Amino acid sequence: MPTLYGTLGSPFVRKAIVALTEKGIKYDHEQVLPFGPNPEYRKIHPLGRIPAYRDGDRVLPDSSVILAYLERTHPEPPLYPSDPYEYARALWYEEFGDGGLAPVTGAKIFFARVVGPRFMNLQPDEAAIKKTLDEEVPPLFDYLEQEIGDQQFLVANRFTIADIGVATQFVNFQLAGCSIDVKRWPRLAAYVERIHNRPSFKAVIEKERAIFKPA
Ligand SMILES: N[C@@H](CCC(=O)N[C@@H](CS)C(=O)NCC(=O)O)C(=O)O
Repeated sequence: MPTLYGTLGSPFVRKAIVALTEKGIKYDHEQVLPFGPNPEYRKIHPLGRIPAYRDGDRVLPDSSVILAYLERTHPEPPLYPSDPYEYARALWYEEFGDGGLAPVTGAKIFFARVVGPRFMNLQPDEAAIKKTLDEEVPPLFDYLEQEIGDQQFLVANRFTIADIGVATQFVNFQLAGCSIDVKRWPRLAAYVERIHNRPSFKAVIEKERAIFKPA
């Protein structure tokens, strides 16, 4: 059985879990905590980040790389569009999640409010978090509100890597006690709820809510 390395709570590990679940791939989950993982793990992921994946003697770091691999080893159901432009657009939304949302909703909100205080004995700087919510979050959400429009999914009228890459970041936003202002971003709020209600997302979110529930 293949092995997924990482821990629940990571938006990137969640990307892999959702893809594995959607494709019906059974796997073992080996707990690896980020920030200073043991040196052995660096043989699998030279940057020491999570997730990584082992399939027999093949090892792969990075959620995007893992998902691209799974798509080729397990093409059904497809999680990438076949049309070249839609395929590229889907990769763009994944990047928007990984490189646009994650540094804000993940690092500056979830990490600051949940990971730091719980696991690193750090105090959350609520003023800094409020500033992030007031200044950095709205342009990101405005963009998504406009992109989603009246669509069910971001690309190709079906669930793809675009939806995985974007919706995973909102799990961390919500685990940090934040919610999307429905009046300001009604389409985004409905979209995120819809995607999070898919069985693949729902199962992992339930486990994470139990782990990260407020003390
Ligand atoms: N591009 C990577 C990002 C992975 C990542 O940054 N993971 C975080 C945890 S959510 C991590 O391991 N951080 C520890 C570090 O940067 O040293 C991916 O998609 O897998």
